[in-house]
Amino acid sequence: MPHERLFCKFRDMSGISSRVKTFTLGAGLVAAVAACGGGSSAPAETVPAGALVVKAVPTLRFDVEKYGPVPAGDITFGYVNEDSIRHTLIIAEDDQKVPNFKLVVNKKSDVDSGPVTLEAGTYTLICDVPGHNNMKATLVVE
Ligand SMILES: [Cu+2]
Repeated sequence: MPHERLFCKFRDMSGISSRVKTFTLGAGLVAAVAACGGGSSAPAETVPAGALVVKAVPTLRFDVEKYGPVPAGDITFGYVNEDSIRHTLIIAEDDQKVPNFKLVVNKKSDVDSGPVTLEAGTYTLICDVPGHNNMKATLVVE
């Protein structure tokens, strides 16, 4: 186990205080975990931590039919393109578009993200690219 070796190495450094040792070890583990993330294909932009992830997938669909429930207020969306063509993400409530929010992913593995403030309610996620009328999903905010 690399972590055990790391720990042993720090334990042997008797010249530094335990507080410093703990901090250094913690930072090392965080770096190791960060290095482990990412997966096989790393997109240029990444989904922000804590974002609500929506994926556009082949055959003109979102990855699920219903997202949420998520808490009302500021919501950050991360939009991931797992298809090979351009898709958008807009939000509507009762056929009214939520203003100032639109995410666009142009090609495979593209990621776009952005914040929006939503009150409690049931919304529809839409891709407004012509011909993509099937790309609709429900978002529950409560
Ligand atoms: Cu689309």
